[in-house]
Amino acid sequence: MTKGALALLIHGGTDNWSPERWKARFEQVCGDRRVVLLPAAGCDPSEVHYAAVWKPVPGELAAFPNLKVIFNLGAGVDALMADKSLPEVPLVRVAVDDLTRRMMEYVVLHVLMHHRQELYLRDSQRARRWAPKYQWPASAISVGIMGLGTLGTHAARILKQIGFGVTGWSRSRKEIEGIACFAGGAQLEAFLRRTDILVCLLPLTADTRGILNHGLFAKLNRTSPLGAPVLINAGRGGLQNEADILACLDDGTLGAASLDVFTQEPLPADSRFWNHPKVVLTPHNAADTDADAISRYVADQIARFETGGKLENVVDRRRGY
Ligand code: NDP
Ligand code: OXD
Repeated sequence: MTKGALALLIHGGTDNWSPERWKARFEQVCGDRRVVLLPAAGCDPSEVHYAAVWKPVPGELAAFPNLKVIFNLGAGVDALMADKSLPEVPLVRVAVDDLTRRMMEYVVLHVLMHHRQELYLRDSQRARRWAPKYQWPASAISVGIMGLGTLGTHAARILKQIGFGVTGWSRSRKEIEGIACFAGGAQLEAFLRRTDILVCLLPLTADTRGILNHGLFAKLNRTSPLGAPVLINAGRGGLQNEADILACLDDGTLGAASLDVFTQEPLPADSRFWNHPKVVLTPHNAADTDADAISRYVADQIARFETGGKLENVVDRRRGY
């Protein structure tokens, strides 16, 4: 019997998202299953049983009448949740060690950068100024992680090992050794009050949109060795109010920000973020999805699903993540 085809719908990414490269990788791991790159390749929509997607155009997935599973090629599914015509089949997201470690690298890099006063030190170097400031230990800094899921929990554990005080905030309560865990709206303020470096690894949902705003920044610890609290956002741009971030950087409510994600991507050329002295900016590449690791992850899940096994990391559509 011919196997149902796997359709690849990949749009709007950086060079890591070259559709041809992903197709070649999927062909290596999919055996005799047909892999079709859409919309370029012609194919009968009824032959498509699986779709692996990155930022599909709303409505695109509704074209396949025999679709059984949708695989999002990243961890965040906000682009798919916005598609009102998304077929009612299981939607699987990425949760694999490779991605988790990449995000941990980004978080550790940026937490250390602010903790070790790198913005000041690079500025000193450019100015040929030999003026070291007191360097406090990691244990003097409390890193608060919003989102204690796959990515947040791993980053929290590693930051703890480095020696930071680490707290976390999530929707449901967690028990993680050595990490003070807060949950829900009722405990958000207590979490913020003790946070010097705020790391956001939340998904973008109706509940979290715009959560990183002036009111929230004003509740962060005002007596930190850093002078003023720092924001690191690698979740989604829609989580942040960008006018509030700029205003808070300018008036000292925030001391600095590392931003990987923006409400509009690519970031427009005239954005103030590009050359703001207190901003460290990266082009949504905190944790790239690796074509080798993820194509294997999808192929393994399909093989398991076709032999009656359970799919892993299925999105709960009511929660939106
Ligand atoms: P998970 O689904 O594993 O974790 C999400 C966490 O957020 C959970 O702890 C969840 O709480 C918490 N959460 C969700 N809604 C709320 C809320 N309303 N209030 C409080 N906490 C909430 O996601 P991942 O860790 O895998 O990924 C997180 C996000 O990181 C992705 O959605 C994506 O947007 C972003 N990302 C960005 C990348 C980049 O390169 N910049 C790369 C990969 C991911 P609970 O545990 O109670 O459910
Ligand atoms: C993801 C991303 O969600 O890369 O995986 O942003």
